[in-house]
Amino acid sequence: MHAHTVHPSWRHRLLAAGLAALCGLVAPSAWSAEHVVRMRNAGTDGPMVFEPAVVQARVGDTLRFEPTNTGHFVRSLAVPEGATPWLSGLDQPWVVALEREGLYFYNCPPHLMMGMVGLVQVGAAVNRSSATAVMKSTQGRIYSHGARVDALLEGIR
Ligand SMILES: [Cu+2]
Repeated sequence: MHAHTVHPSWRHRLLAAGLAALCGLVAPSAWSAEHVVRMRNAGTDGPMVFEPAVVQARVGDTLRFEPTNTGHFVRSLAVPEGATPWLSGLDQPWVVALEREGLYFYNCPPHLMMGMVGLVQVGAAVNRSSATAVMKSTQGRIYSHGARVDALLEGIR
C-alpha cells in the first residue's frame, strides 16, 4: 500500500494552504501602521498644532501622539460607537488603538481656544453626522484658527 505517499498536486495544495495560514497569522502586525501625530507649539499651520491634523487610517492601526513640545495633552471629543474615549497625561506620549471604524475628533484642552484640534478617520465615516455635529459646536468655542475645523471637515472621505 501507499498510504503515506501524497500525490504531487495534493502536496502543492497542502503547501499553498499552509502558506495561506501563515500569512493570515503574520498579516495583521505586518500590515498595520502606526501613525505619529506631533503636538507642537508651532507648525506650518501656525501656533499650537497637531501635525498632521488629519490622519487616514485602517482598523488595526495605531495613533501615536508625540509631545514634541511641552504643555500639551490630548483628549477625544468624538469617537465611533464602541471605541474608548481618551485623556492623555500632560507632556506624555499617548497611543490609541484604532479598533473601530469611523471618525475620531480630538483636541488639546489648554489650547482649544487657539484651534489645537485634530481628526483621524478609520475606514468609512460611519459616525459622520454625530462627529461633525461635535466638530461644528466645538468650532464655536475656538477664538483663533477656527478654520482648522473646516480643514478637518474637508479631510473626511
Ligand atoms: Cu496644546
